[in-house]
Parts: sequence; structure tokens; C-alpha cells
Amino acid sequence: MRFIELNNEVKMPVLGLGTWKSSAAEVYGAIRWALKLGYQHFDCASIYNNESAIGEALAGAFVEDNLKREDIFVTSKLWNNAHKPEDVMPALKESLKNLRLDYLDLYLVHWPVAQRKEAIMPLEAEDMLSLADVPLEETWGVMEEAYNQGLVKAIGVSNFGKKRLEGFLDKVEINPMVDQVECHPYFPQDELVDFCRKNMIAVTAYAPLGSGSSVMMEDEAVKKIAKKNNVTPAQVLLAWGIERGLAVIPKATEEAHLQENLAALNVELDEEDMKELSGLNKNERFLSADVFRIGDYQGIDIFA
Ligand code: 1BO
Repeated sequence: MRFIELNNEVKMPVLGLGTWKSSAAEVYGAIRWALKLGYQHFDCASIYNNESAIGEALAGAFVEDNLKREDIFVTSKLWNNAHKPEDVMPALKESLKNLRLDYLDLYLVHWPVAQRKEAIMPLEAEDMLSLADVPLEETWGVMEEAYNQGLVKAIGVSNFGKKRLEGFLDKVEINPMVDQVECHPYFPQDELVDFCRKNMIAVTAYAPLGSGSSVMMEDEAVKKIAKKNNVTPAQVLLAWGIERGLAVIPKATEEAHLQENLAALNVELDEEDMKELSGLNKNERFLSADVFRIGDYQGIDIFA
């Protein structure tokens, strides 16, 4: 495995298993297979609604496969309805309980938006709470407490753009160690990646294969580079992210896909391949944040 060293010297494996949209039934088998294949990094979140099944799979592997806690890197994320300072610690503890762990390797603020506690997904304007009422730095203050208490080995954010990060760094005591954002050749986020590099914030790329869309894998340029290197289009897309110094967390549930994605660690793209892939930029996201664009968040650039 290859690692990215975070700004507090914690080592994050560059390739992890994404678990968003994996059902509880699917994710149990996926985690057990992934561990056998050599995956060490698991990207989870309370909103994915499958942390209990992941916890069961990890617990099984600790007992049956002699897995050691220190050999895996587990991320979870604070959901938007638990941003109020008094709700952060209980939400973290709930994830720890479901994952059956006594610490997380990384805990992220999932989105820079806040919702009412009762509103798991926002349905109406009143479900969204403005950031003036629930400031991100106050949420972060409790993330810092969790870090200082050793409940999490690293803390970070997700879906924070450059402008938001710039303002945030001025206000917080402990800088985020990671920003997890959508990133792939169609949406390379050069400016943000560059800013994070300069500020020692590691970037994890979600949706590195296109979040369920096959359009990037069917891109003629990607297919050509795959053929030239005798690898698959998915491996090209993942290797592109890794070569840029990012961590990538593709979702997979089937053994063949888990294996294919992991083997991207052995793919070496040359400068010409990298350049051609970077040239595919369409400034196009697969994931919009439209569901949150109601109430106070109407007309706001959530990804700023
Ligand atoms: C709603 C969850 C988005 C991916 O983490």
C-alpha cells in the first residue's frame, strides 16, 4: 500500500474503498473481500446508512482473520443535522458504536451546510439552518475536542472549496488535515488541489470513476491510454488521481471490481498520459448539491 502523510504525521492509504450507495447487505461482503485483497482504507459516513454492517464486517475480520486495528484506516463523516456543538460528540459516538471501533482514523464535516436535527434530508426551507446561526468554526471546535481526546486520529472537511477553506483556516485552531471533494479528469479542481498542497491539507477524491456514470470510462482518450498501458479505463482514472498526490476512494462491491481498483496502485502513467488526462477537464461535477439549495442556501455557492 502507498500512503499520504497528513499534516499531523498520520498515514492515510492512497486508495480506499468508498461505501456510499452500498447497501448494508452488499457492504458487509465488500469489506470482508476488500480486507482479504489488501484494502486498508474504508470511507464511511453516517448518512450512508450502512455503518452497522461495516462494523459487523470489521468485527468479524478482527476475530476471524486476525485483523489488527492499527492496520486499517477508517473515515466517517458528521452529517449536516448534527452541526450544533452539542450534537457533534453524540453523532461521532453513534458512528463509533455502529462501526464497533473505539477511535476513527479520520472524521470529516461532510458538507458546509447545516440542517435541523430532525431533518436527515432537507425537504423544506425550514430544514436548513443558516451558517450564521450554526457557524462551521463552532462545529469544528468540537471536532478539535474529539481530536484532542483521541477519539479521532485526524479531522477534516468535505466539499469545502478554496474560498471557504481560506476563510476557515483563519478562524480555527487546528487546520483540517484532509478535504474530501469530487475530483476526476472531468473535474480536476486544480486551484483547490494547489491551495491544499500549499497549506498541507491532503485531498481525497470522491467519485474518481464518475459516481455510477460510465461516461469517463468510455471516453476515447481514457480508453486509448488504458490500451497503451495494458490496463483498464478505471485503473487509468484512479492512477491519474494517485499520481497527482490525491487519495482515491472508488466504490465497489464485487470482488472483480475491488481487485481491479486496487491494482491501480501498480499503474504508472507517463507525463504524456497525465497531460492528456488533465486536458479532459470539462469543469463538470457528477454530484450537485441541489438538495441543499433551499431556504438560506438558495443562490449560495455551496462549493465556494
Ligand atoms: C450525500 C452524500 C454525498 C457523498 O458523500
